[in-house]
Amino acid sequence: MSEPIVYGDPISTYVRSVRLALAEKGVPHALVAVDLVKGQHKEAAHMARNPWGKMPAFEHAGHCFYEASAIMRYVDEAFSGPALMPSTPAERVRVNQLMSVVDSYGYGASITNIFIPRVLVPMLGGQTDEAQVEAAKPTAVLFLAEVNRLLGGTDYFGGKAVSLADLHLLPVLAYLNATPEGQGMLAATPAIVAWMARMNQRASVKAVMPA
Ligand SMILES: N[C@@H](CCC(=O)N[C@@H](CS)C(=O)NCC(=O)O)C(=O)O
Repeated sequence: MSEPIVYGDPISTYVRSVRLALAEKGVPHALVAVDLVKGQHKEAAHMARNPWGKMPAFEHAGHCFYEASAIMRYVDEAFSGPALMPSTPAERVRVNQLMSVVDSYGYGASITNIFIPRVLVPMLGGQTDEAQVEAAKPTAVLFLAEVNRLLGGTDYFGGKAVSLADLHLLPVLAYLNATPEGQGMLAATPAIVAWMARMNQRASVKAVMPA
């Protein structure tokens, strides 16, 4: 069967999560670059893959689809390799809940409203909207509190083994940790910092998220 294709920019958190899942399964893939900063995700070629103008899009065995968490679940089910979902309903609900929390609350606060204005906008010559960053802080703090609670003293969100939730979360927290606001918040949650250090040792993370 042909190699899967990921369409997206390697700097994108959601592209990273999908590529981490592929790497954890040991599945080689092709990356077709869609430049986020140049806005290529809004061009016709990519809009045909994802009409919302977001990345990633994914292609495998004649199927083309999008939405990172759906792609990650497909990768886990379609390929052999270590299971990235735990075996019990109680463990699985924790993984699913965390992935949903990332999508519904964590990404917006951490990336859209803190990392992008604080790091990306100045990098591209613009000015940080301080009010935007300030307004996002309470949601980011709550996000980390919930991440901390869901981790709950276990090694990974699914229990003893790495799961889709770990791979969905890490790229978001890595960017949050690249901001002074995020570093301050993470300092209050040492269990998450220890989890990040554990994750950063993984070969998949070293390959997909070079320091
Ligand atoms: N719900 C989508 C979200 C994807 C998403 O927001 N990707 C970001 C990059 S990390 C993006 O495409 N941003 C470009 C934009 O919003 O214009 C998914 O899970 O795949």
